[in-house]
Amino acid sequence: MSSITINCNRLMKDIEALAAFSDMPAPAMCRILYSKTDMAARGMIKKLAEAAGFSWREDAIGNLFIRMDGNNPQLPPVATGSHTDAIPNSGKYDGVLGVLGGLEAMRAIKESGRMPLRSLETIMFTAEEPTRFGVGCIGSRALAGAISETQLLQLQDLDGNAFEAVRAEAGFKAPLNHLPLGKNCYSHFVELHIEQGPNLEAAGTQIGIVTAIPASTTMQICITGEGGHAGTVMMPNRRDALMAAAEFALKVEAIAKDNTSSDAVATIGKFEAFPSASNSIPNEVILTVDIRDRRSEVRDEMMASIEAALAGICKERKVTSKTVVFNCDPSAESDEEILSIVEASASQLGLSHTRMVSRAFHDTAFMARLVPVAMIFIPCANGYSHRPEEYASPDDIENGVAVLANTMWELAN
Ligand code: HGY
Ligand code: MN
Ligand code: MN
Repeated sequence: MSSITINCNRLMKDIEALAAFSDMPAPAMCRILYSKTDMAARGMIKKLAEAAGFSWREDAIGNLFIRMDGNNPQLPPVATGSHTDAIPNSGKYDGVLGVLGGLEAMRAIKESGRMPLRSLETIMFTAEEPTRFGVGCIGSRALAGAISETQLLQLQDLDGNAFEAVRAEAGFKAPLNHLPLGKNCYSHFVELHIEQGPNLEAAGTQIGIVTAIPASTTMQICITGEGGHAGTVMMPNRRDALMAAAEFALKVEAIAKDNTSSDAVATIGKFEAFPSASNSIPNEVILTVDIRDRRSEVRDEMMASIEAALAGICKERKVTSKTVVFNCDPSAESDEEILSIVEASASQLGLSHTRMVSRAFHDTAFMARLVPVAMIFIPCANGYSHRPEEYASPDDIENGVAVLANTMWELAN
């Protein structure tokens, strides 16, 4: 194991500087794919890469690859990385830790004065969050060949803007048919991320060694009834879309709550009624359903129960529905060799550590379709994430980056 010194002050400054790129007042973060703020943040990261003497390249949808050549640049590099897009009203560490922490790990290895055999890369994946186009991990999905050119061209944002037009406006005009990286792109991929849950902090454990990423599905459901005057349409004659959607929402919650798997979760994150006037019966509701479980078969079971519940409610209330499944991804497993090296790195650094599953999805799940992967978690205060109070301490950040740097060093030699 090499002794690599992380410059935590430098990294914390980078994290604070990147946090300034937000479309919401601090401490809330909002950095939506291809927005001016997102593009400016990408510019800052490129400058950091250049200042460190690294090269970078970008693909046709904005995946950014920052590279430090090793002694044998022909060998598949070791890669790390994460994302810097941020959902509305979120925090400044989700994803950012894995991009700026990866950059810091590479800088620290370079400053240790020893060149690794394999080159190293930090990837900033485009669009890990589903905010703009409904689908999460668009960047890593494309690299893994898990979203086709046709599917990319069909994507539309909530204002009806086509993905193609939006990416072109952001300056990405190269053809889309060269995105997939292929199986030998890297030797290994390891992502550093905050846990986004309370377990490490509650257990007083410094490092989480992630063995698996959950199966997840995001659906958008439109329920259509009949609108009308709030005063003149009597209750027996109503086909109220909102009441049907409300009954459905509670049913979705029950399907997850009553599931025998304690990992099963379901979230209705969006719920929009039309015309949304106090004296008008809603004729339409658009809602999203996000379901996850550690095991794909449990997620599949929940999907079937949810679809059956929806059909029953529509029949009973004489409304109709239309479901669009944005993504239905299998769970992903980490590679044992990498897990053992992460464990050895944490032990060598004297850090407490434990194996655990991730309850959030990550770009690692798609990189797992190409190369052996693993993830490293650090605690975050109260497990908060996707909210402005998200916080990770400099000590925990330094520990995570040190484990990442030592793991990358081992994998690269
Ligand atoms: O939703 C997720 O699991 C990830 O944080 N985007
Ligand atoms: Mn997130
Ligand atoms: Mn994330």
